Amino acid sequence: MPPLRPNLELYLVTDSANLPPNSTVYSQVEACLSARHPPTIVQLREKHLSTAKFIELARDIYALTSKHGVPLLINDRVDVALAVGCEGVHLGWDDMADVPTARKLLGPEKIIGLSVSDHEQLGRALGVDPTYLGIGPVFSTPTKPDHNAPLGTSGVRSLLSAIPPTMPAVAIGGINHGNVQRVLFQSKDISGRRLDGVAVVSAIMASPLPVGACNLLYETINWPPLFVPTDYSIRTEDFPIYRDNIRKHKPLVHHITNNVVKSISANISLAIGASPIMSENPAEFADLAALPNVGCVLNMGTFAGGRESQDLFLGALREHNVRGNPVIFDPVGAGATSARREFAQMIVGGGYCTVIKGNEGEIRSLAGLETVEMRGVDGGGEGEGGSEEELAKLVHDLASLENNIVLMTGPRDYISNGARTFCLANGSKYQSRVTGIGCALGSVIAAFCAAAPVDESLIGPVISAIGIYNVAAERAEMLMEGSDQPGRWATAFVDCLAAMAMSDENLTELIAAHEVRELTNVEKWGKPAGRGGLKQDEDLAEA
Ligand code: 3NM
Repeated sequence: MPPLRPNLELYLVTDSANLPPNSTVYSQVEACLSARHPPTIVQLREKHLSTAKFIELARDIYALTSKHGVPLLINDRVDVALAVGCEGVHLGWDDMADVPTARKLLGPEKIIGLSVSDHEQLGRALGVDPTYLGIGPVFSTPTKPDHNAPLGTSGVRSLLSAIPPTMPAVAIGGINHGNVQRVLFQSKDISGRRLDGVAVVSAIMASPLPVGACNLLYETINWPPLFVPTDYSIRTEDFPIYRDNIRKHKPLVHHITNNVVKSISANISLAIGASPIMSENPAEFADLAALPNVGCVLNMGTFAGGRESQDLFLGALREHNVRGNPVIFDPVGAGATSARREFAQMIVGGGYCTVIKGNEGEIRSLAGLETVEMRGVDGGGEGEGGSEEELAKLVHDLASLENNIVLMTGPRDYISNGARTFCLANGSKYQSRVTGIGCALGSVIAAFCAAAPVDESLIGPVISAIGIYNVAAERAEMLMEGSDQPGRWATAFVDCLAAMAMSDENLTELIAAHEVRELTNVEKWGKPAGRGGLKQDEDLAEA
């Protein structure tokens, strides 16, 4: 009989190399097992003990784990597992993992786990039928200096989607209570396949408070992440309310944005009644993120690259994620150079971006597709990609994959949260002729999201933000009365936007949009369309 599916939810791997003062592997494991939320499985991992010492330690630990009904696995050493009689082993490829031989020696009832770090290993692993798989490393980790290249959450997702649901899988490598929710959430694949748990070493073994570390990890794993949407509905009748909320709450928009657009982004934020701040000082990110009604814009238009840029963007992302604040990511030029593409992918894998906003080349690049040709970062290649269906599918698929909202700007804008996908038609030809107008839309989206009620589905506020922006652009163009005046248009645009933000017009009636119904997928999320939400056969008001 094959072994029962083990509970891998909180998987502790021991390590004697990085213990806090006055503790041992035994004392740490003993403390963990007394926690309110003890590990659900323990792996004893000792790389430098003699066989005799390893068996002695394993016997002591096994006495502890069996008292608490928690399975014990031995890392790599089938002989030690046999000597002790514990529940099984975990094998890695370094040690010429031989699952069939281990199975023969241990018998059909024992647990045999196997590490995988790429698709090639995964293919071989599935052929030998282990009890579960350990995917790693997710992140770079000093605990295992010779680890393979970090997979990131997208790498874990890619492997996970190739693992049958009958085969349990955990992730390992650099996981702690600060990132565990994101690892679990972002590694979920489009079919809903998710990790069965996480394995940690230093987050528990190196902690001077192992009991607290276990409880905190368990509770964090089981607590709904603040950044995750719980509602995918759209409430079109609330569009004017989203605008009014800006007046009411005066949201703060924390920008890390490019040098070319700082001034116009600040002015446009002010025009709609939001407060802009352009802080690139990581020392104040935590304080900024803790304020009420805060949104963040991350725009990589003039990023310098290197470690400093990475720490800047990821630092802000982390602090805003911890607080559940909306983060709008603008991967400027992601399709233009490989350095930009890699940086953009690093950000998307390094935190949760509530909204990804880009032109077609940028969205294609993030979706891992061939990019349309981009001459620079100015949106070259916009709207060249084909039919409404194809463009809508592009944003829908990326939003489903990232579990967020994706907006693709162009002659028509496409937006999706993976459940609902819309095509928006307002806008002016001038928007691509004045620098910063595209980027500053991110500030308005961040303000609308930050002012929206907590727990509100954010696709409505995002569509309202785009709507008010693009209708103001049309009104400013009308004021030019057919003459070509991009400079004057820009000024008129800010004025029209300010007027619309202060007006009581019914925003719902002004926005020209329709739902791309073939991609409506409300049931997939198990969510109703929501109070007053669009019915499947009903469009937003056509202006
Ligand atoms: N195996 P920490 S990474 C034991 O990639 C181990 O298979 C890995 O340690 C793999 O939780 C790793 O302290 C170490 O980052 C994980």
